[in-house]
Amino acid sequence: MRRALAALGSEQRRRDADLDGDTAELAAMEIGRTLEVVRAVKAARVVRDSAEEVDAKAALLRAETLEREASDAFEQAAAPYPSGDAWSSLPLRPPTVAVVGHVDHGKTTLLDALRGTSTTEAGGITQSLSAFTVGSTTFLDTPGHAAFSAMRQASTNAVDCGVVVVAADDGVMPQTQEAVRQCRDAQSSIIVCVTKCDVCAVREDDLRLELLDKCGLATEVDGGDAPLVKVSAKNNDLDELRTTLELVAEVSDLRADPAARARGAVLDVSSDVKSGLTIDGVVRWGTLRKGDVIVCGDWHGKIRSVVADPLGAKTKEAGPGAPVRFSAALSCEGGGPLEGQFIVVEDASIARSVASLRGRALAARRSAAEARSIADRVAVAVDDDEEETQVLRPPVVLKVATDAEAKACVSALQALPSGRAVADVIKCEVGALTPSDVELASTFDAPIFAFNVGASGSVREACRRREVPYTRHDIVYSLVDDVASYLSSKLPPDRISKDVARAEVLQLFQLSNGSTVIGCRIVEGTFPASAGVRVARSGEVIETDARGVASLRRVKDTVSEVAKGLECGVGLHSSEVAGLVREGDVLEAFVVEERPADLGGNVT
Ligand SMILES: Nc1nc2c(ncn2[C@@H]2O[C@H](COP(=O)(O)OP(=O)(O)OP(=O)(O)O)[C@@H](O)[C@H]2O)c(=O)[nH]1
Ligand SMILES: [Mg+2]
Repeated sequence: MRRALAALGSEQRRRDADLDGDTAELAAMEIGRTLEVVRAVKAARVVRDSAEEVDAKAALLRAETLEREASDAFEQAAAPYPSGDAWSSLPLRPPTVAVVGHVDHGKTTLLDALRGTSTTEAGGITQSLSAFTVGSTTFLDTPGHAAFSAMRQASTNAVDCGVVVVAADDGVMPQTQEAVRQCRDAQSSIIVCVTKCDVCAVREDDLRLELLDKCGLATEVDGGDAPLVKVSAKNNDLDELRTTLELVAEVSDLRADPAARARGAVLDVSSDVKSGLTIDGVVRWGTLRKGDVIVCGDWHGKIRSVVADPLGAKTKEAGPGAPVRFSAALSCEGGGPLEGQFIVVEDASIARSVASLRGRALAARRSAAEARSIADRVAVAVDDDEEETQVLRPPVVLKVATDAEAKACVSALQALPSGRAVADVIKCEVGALTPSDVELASTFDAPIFAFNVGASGSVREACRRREVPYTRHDIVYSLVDDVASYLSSKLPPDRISKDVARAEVLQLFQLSNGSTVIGCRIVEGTFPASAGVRVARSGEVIETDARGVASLRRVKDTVSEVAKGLECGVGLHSSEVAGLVREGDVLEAFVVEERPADLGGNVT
């Protein structure tokens, strides 16, 4: 910058002078310097950034370059889709449909009615993805609970069409809006399916307005693309939906080359020691076979076995549109998630090089994010003198059955109130509990919460020996409640003051030992022998004494409480407070109860 300034004839500027880049540029132009000089000044602006800012920008540039390289390598490895006549001559493929929408709006019941089944679910809610075919169409059932957003997105990314279910008696709700958004992001077509039409008359005009207002979605009647159908799963009245699905599939011209190398979408991943990685997905193009080499994100490796339908029998291949479960021996190059789209490539070396480039790009993206966060923190630290609130972060270990469950559980925990304590998830892993989980939990003094996975007898014994609390859940609500009570147990209990009685002061008695007995009549509640006391005069509290009542007498007897309407003598612990009391005052008795800390801080 100084050199540039010197070139501009500004040598006299002090070294620490604050030069605004735009001014420098203008100045350069004003004194008639060449464009090169103006560019030099522009480039010199970076000198005014902090070193951290420069690092962040450099890291981002590097990440973007690597991402471009990875994407080029992918384009070369994946055969392009045909177009024009070549496309039209391909055979049609079966459609794929995700049923999405708000919790309890009737997705599973609708699918049960379509395929003539009756599903029973833990807690009466769907908590995982399931895929099956009805006729030739592949359907995905998705959970509606807010925590399962990532599962819903994975489903809409995997299909051609999203059936957005809206219960006639509930209308558009938050996950309806999310479902429409996710279908749009995935560029899948949308059918609005109003369910439970047997429960109440559908106010279609209102519902269409709601869809427009809350989701920005215009149905066909309003000039948009989305058909709206009305069904009742209970009455098996689903013809309108069936016909519309057929029409949408026809218009979408869904084709695929069954002879091509497969491409598809990952729905969920699980792993165990015996069978390794198991992936649920949907084939969108080509045919997936045992022995194929796949790349998925920065993972690559060989398929060991294929089940054409997650509920079906083992086979050797799965064709276009089919739901598929396969086990694979995969390696990861950069620590990225195993999600998104998978493709089959020609051989292992191509797979490795694409995955490795993606791994490097991912690592660079992570470094860029870290560098940016450091730069932001430095920037904030400069002028931030706000007091930091103390939030407790007790460590916890989570064990789950699948990747998608891991996301759902973490997301559900993140939705807990966070002002006083948040769970620090030090490990969230797929698979049954292992001795090393117990070891880690014991070291960090963390409990283990398991969702849909168990622990062998010896691991449970290790938990007992190492005094590591371990609980297993199969309903996300109960897992969240359990973690919430654990967090609450780490906080001091909330002290809640409860008014129990009011006594009108009738007369004051000075005893020979100097103490005062307050003669009262109880006007409200039952006055206890042990309570805090507030002294109120003309409706205003003039003193509060938490130690409060020291003695309570009726005539000459010491009593434990005095009921409404009766008179009594009250002695206070504090002679100072007693000294303040006048005839006509009111003594308000209160007790303080301790309750487990409210994470939201709603203390009364
Ligand atoms: N009357 C009536 N009840 C229905 C209909 N469809 C679903 N229900 C009821 O609505 C409740 C929720 O149905 P589910 O199918 O479990 O809802 P869901 O959308 O799959 O719920 P999540 O997967 O947990 O989001 C159940 O009690 C069903 O019996 C319908 O067409 N008519
Ligand atoms: Mg369901």
